[in-house]
Amino acid sequence: RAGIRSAVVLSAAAALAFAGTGTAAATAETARAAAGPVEDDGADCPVPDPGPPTSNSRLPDPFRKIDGTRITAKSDWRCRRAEIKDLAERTVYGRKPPKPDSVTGTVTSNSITVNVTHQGRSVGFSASVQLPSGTGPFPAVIVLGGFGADTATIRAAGAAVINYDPLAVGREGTPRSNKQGAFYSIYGSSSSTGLLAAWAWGASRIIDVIEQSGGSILKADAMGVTGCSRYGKGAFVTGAFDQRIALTMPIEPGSAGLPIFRGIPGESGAQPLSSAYNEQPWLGDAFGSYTGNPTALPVDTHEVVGMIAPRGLFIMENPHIDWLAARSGSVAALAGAEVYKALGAGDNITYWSDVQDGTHCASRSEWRTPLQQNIQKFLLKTGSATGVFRISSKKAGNLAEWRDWQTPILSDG
Ligand code: MCU
Repeated sequence: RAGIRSAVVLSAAAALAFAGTGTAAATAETARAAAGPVEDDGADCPVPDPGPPTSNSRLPDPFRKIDGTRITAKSDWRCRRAEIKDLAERTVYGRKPPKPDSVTGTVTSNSITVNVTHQGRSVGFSASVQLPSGTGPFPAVIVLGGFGADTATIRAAGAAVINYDPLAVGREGTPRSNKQGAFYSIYGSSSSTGLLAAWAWGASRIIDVIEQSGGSILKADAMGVTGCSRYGKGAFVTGAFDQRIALTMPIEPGSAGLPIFRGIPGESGAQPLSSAYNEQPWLGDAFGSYTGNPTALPVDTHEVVGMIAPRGLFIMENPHIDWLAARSGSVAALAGAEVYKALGAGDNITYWSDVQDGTHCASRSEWRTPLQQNIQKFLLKTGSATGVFRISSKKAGNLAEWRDWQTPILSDG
């Protein structure tokens, strides 16, 4: 199936070339883009109506399709992922729209500008860039928000830092009925899409511009994303919803980020779902029906982890602050890692909450080496370090308590 699909995509590229729409360079770029990763490779998948919600106190089986059958092949994950994406948008995050009618912009060695036009509405935003030393083009990590990420280590490892202010795309401090920022200027201030999906949409538009820039400064096929706290929630959702991101690195995301929704009511001191829903419009408006009964959700965050599989994922958590719900975070990582294993990519996920300093979004020496190794492996493509689980005994969840499904052995192809 993968072969058939890429043949179709490549022939579309060839058709464009034959239509004589561009120069040889443009044709090569079209073919390269067609062969490389795309934002959503399951956009053509059929996704059946999920039907009425059913209650499940355990984590939904990531491998069971909406039609009730289980997937049997690794290649089935592509369209199963599309189902999870749809369910997650419907009930948790709100819709992340696909690429708008027009995205243009520029990439220089110190900034990226993004201009979007969609159905007659236009907006722009920009992000600053800090290159590493050496000669480009460079891989790059989109850093959401201005704190908590170890940008010195990122650059020392050989990747550029893109400083992205998500608040320009989805502002905080607004009521759900009057959301503001570039995303809502395009899709409307009463859009039911939450800030996390809006922020993810903005990051995807930055990648669009890098893709179109010709790749002399930054490499669009070697992108990472990170951020701490509310921006850790944003980094997690950004990586889940754009398959061009090769490495996703959420830091201390807390409720509405990594932790399983089903675990939060029972985790002592964890930020309650109603609090995370009401503090800011991070989650989509639809989540309002689930804050008191997450067991009715047709998805949970372990499947959002699964949306990132088999791509690189390095989760950094802080077990010292109860509010951050690290126990429920560990369960999401452990259950999501079952998807990685089923896809033969168990080595691509790292979870690390075994840290000393209790300060939220602190600079931590424990994460320096795994950060460098993940950048080498997934962005520079020079390393091959094996993913690890370093779970603090302070907040170690037990996957067995949370699942009633077993991980299938999926056939190749
Ligand atoms: C962990 O992320 C949030 C948390 O959800 C909020 O309750 C708190 O107000 O802020 C945290 C954060 O973003 O800190 C910078």
